[in-house]
Amino acid sequence: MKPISSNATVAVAALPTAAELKDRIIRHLHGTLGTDVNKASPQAWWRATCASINEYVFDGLRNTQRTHYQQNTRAVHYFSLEYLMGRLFSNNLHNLGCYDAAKQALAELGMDIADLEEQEEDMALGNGGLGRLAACFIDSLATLNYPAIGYGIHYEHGLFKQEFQHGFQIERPDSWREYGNPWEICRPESAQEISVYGYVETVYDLQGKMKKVWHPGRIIKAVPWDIPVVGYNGSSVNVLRLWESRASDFFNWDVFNSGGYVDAARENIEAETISKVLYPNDDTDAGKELRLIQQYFFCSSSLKDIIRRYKRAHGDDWSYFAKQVVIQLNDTHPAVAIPELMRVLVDRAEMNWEDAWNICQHVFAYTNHTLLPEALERWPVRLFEKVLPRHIEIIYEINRRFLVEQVDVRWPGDVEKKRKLSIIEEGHEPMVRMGHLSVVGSFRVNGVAEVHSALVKSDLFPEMVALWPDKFTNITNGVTPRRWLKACNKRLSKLLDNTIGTDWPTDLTKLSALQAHADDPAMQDAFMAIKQQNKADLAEVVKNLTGIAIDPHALFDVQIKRLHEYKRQHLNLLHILALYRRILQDPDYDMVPRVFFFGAKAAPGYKLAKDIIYAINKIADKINHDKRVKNRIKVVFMPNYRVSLAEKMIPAADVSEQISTAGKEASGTGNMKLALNGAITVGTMDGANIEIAEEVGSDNIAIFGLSVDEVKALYAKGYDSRDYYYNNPELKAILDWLETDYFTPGKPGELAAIKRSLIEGGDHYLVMADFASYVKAQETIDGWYRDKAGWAKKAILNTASVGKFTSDRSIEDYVARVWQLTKCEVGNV
Ligand code: NBG
Repeated sequence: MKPISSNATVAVAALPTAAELKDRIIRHLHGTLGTDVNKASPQAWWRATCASINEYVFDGLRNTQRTHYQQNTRAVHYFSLEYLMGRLFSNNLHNLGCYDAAKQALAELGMDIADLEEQEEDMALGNGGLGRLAACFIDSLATLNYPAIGYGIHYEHGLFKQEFQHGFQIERPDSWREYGNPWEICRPESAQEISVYGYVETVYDLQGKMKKVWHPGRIIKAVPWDIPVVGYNGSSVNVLRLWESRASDFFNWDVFNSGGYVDAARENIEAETISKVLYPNDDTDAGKELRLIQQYFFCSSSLKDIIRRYKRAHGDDWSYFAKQVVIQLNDTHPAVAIPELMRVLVDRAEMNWEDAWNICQHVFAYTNHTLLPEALERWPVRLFEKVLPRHIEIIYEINRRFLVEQVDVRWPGDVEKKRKLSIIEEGHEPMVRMGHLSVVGSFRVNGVAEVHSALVKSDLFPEMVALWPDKFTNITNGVTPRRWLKACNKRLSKLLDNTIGTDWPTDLTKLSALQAHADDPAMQDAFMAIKQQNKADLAEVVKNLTGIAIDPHALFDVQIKRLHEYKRQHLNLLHILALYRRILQDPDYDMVPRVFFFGAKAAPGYKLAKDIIYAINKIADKINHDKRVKNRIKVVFMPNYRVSLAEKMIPAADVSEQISTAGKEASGTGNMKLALNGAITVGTMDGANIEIAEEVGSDNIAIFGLSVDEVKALYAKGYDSRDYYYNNPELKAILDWLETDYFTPGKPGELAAIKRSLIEGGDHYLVMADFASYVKAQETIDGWYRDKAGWAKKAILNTASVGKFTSDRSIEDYVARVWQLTKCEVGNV
């Protein structure tokens, strides 16, 4: 065994050699899987390899936990309803530094590591960017040796699996752990009991002091599953702790004894429903009772877990709590943790309100991930009263004090200000505004890209900024270069290792050394040869998945993200239609052959999003089979887009589509992954695109469309999409085309919903306004691509210039501006 790295203390003491891994794999094949080399299935091989890897992972986990316990460190607790982890096999091997050894070991055993990687189901416990960001962040926290724990829900079913039937999206259940998952450890000894429903009683003690007593209507058991999070190069192994709901033994026993077997079983089913499914919404609010219960269930369990650990060191002395504990709220989804901590401190620990509130305000920090009004959570007061009767009282008291002590002091007698700032929105159906609660209860609030953070201040919470100017900050998102370059693009990683050294995975600014090679023809050839190989690999995947044959020498244009009107997949589609129409009108129309890739799931209840998927599929079918096109255009909608598919598409992309309406995409993170892998962005001045443009320079990105200010001005003056319809004959012809049966023979009007939304619907996302400028930007791309050396240079400069967007930098920003943690080097004890 050789040490993993000579200059640092590490949790995972030593790298396994291929020979050792081989021994262990066989041992697990025999001893854990009960099978033999000559009859083991690929699943069994995969499981045996996972079990072998886990021996090293668990060593690291024990060492890390022991170190954190001994040093009694301050830690961040990341509260998130979503973690989009993807697969862990290759990630864990790369982070342990033994991917090559495992590959060799398996090869010697007659197995191909790539085949085994395909055995793993994605762990898709999230919807999109917000959940994937959480996964990147916990990778960086472990890599940087910060004491951290991620808390979330152990959903039985993650994000639905997407199939296409005759072009329609069909949702199928995802059962990622139907046959168990090798990476998780159940910890029944740390289970918690969680209360919901019931009523609140006001009682007085002998001294006449008033006390509130919550008599819950139901108690649910929360069982934790731990997933070790392996830092890169054997640094810390942190934990992602996910709660599963079970029926409480305690609660059901009475029902059972009185002969109510069926009732008891029903109770069990209801309790277990809480962690059954992930809500498949992205950038929209679910607004369902079960969703509120999910939120409370995991917040309450996690707080109990944190407090249990705190008390082990400090007993009933709460004075260190805010020094030891910081809780990051990933959007407003876990905001109910604020009144829950107040309840624990005031009702259970019998602390006075001021002291309790003081603790809360030093513990919570809140990240805002969207400005879209439909995604800002609001809960009916009525629902709160039913599900969390004590918490609504606490929220009222938080609000009363806020309005009296802050708002009225700053704006005396200003009723309008009070109405606007109140945590409770008045009206026919009073609502709890979770965003307001999060801001009031947190010591820091951040947006996720410069422009977004500025808009959070100016458009969302301007009065809160007036009250607490220092509370607001920006932390631009980032992505982990371990998964999104090192592991997913091995060829490029090798080239980087050989050109600029091997430090870049943990110091991504090192990529800038590549800039000096951007003009070097040899580097250009090497870089583009790798892109070509990656494209050939993807073409193979496409063939297997969809049956569509594509030319790997065409330009690969990629739009991968959730389907949403603001992300404007339909703008992309209109451009495709424009090209198709030009080809039909001019058989010799000269364009660089392009394959347009889409990957996107639509929320099952989002009608127009599903219509857009259907339209793309129908149009793809028509164009792909039209001989007149002569392969100048192919359109491929990849089914079931997910992390593991992204890992195959991103390294093969030439062009990255980031075309949201300015002001609507908070940051984006796919934009960072694609640029990192040498794709050139076609994008609006929105979210992190703006910062990418700053880094790569205007020669190496194709920016188009209205800016945030122009969008605002257009809305203000009154936007009429028909102006663009009547003034742009090409655009008019394309939209009218959608009403015919050209793409849906015998069924005219099947694709008309898109036109309707853009004309009668008012085109809220300004597709029509940005169309002409988008088409121009695409012509620029076409021109750039014809110059092979010029394109190679741009691609290299994209990779070289995006070092800023590592999630390690984001985490260091959170540490400096929010969390105030110190690194904890883990010794191997
Ligand atoms: C999403 C934004 C993205 C952003 C991610 C991560 C929500 C509510 N927001 O632009 O739409 O990149 O969060 O911050 O999912």
